[in-house]
Amino acid sequence: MFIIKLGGSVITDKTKQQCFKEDVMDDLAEAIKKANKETILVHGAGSFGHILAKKYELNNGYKNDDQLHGFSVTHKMVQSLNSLVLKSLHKNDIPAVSLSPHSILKLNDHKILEFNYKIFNAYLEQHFTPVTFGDVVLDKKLGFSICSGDLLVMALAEYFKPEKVIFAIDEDGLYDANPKINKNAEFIDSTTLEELEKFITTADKHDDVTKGMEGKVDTIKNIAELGIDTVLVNGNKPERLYQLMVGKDTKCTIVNGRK
Ligand code: IP8
Repeated sequence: MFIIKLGGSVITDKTKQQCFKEDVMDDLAEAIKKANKETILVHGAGSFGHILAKKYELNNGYKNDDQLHGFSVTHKMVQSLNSLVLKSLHKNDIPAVSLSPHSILKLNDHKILEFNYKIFNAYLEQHFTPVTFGDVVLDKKLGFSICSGDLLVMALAEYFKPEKVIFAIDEDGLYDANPKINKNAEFIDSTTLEELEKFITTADKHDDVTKGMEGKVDTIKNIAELGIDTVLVNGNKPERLYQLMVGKDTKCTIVNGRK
């Protein structure tokens, strides 16, 4: 089984509010269909979530009643992105079913308190493809906060122990320095948890309320600790995702799980 996270910066244009990259999503859906593997899909919020979540300061919990409006419109926006993702999956004949985090999990100070994993199992057993996404959620300590797609991936990886966790990002993978400012930056094909500490990631952080790429490295470390391999692959090159899923070599960074 695979857990795949489609990055918000792959499926949306993060610089423009609510800008869905339909062509990219359609190509990714086609690749996933062609690979024909048991999969849980998670997607980021991109410009459908981060701009509003930042505006209403939703990640640090309840401060005033205006945020209630902020919470509900942010939820509506990420849900509408999710509907666009589902539409693309359905066009490609993938039996995708949406599982909205706000209704199946609860956080406590940003950590998972309750998560209905069984619902994922129940859909998988019937050969559906569960799709979940970064969302606003209830938080026992804070009132509410944000559950990023990465947190979902981590929790699902721990529960399902997939063959691989794949992050489709808007870069080819990891470099040993930032290639945007360092011409000598070298691409990393394969690395370990220990080596990962040393690498500087390439992606610019935009305005992610959930820490963007910096947070991703922490996520990968946690997954590697579980003994699961994590792969970073360029989501704008869907054939690479396909090749990965069917076990062929392709350009990507593999972070080997702790053995
Ligand atoms: O894009 C963030 O999820 P992410 C969710 O996976 C919201 O970090 C609501 C901003």
